[in-house]
Amino acid sequence: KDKVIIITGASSGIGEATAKKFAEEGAHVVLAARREERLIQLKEEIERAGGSAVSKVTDVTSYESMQDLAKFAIKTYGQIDVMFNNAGLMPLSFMDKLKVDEWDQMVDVNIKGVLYGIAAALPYMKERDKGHIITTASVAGHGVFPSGTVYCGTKFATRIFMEGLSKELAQTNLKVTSISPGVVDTELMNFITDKDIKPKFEDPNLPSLTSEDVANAVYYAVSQPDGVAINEVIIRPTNQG
Ligand code: NJP
Repeated sequence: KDKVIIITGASSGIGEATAKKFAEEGAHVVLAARREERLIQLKEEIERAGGSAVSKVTDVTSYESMQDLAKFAIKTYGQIDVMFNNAGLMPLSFMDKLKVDEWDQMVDVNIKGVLYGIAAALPYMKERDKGHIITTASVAGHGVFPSGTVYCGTKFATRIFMEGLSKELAQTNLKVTSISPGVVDTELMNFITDKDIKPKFEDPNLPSLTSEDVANAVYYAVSQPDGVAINEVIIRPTNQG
């Protein structure tokens, strides 16, 4: 309650569900993504339900944009308790399709976006010796699968950043968590342009979690007592295997 949480990728899926969950629990939510209309709609929905939210159009691939976001949160609510680096892209394809533009996008959003989120929030958290940095990694960061080579590489990278950061912050009270979901039913699959891959992920029988399931895992990590750090949550649909 009363925690201030910045959420990137708040315009849909896991980010949107996490924003609603935290607002319901009495947190102040700072919504960030590129699609302004969606952010405004969500902010209004949260406020109608009695919650507290503000929104800021943000591109996680720009360090300046991420610094502006952190400053905006401080100006609005005075502190940052949780930085949820959740924005991500997954345009799966086999490497020999040479979709280099999509590799660039994944590196920029999934890797640089997370690093910039850490850089934007960390100074404020270190100043108070209090704060929690959470990143949406993936089960794809635990094992590689064909067509997911570049995506998995970006998610392995984020897991390593979080593990290293956790070790570097061992002498502080800051917490670090990776959330690693299996398949979640969101808009993420809409951006797969490889025609050989797309149908597999559009199968309505594909076991999947809801965004709310993942939001609950994020909330679980944040709602632990001061002395307890949940460093990683792996959450899959029961029959994903
Ligand atoms: O997908 P989706 P998810 N700057 O497409 C934002 C990971 N994950 O909720 O900018 C700022 O609904 C985009 O906003 P917009 C996945 O890798 C998922 O599933 O307005 N924001 C949107 O809000 C990702 O890290 C599954 O277009 C940018 C959001 O990202 C996280 O979950 C499994 C941006 C994507 O929301 C959330 O994805 C798994 C930018 N440059 C991990 N680019 C799964 N769904 O199965 C994109 O293991 N966004």
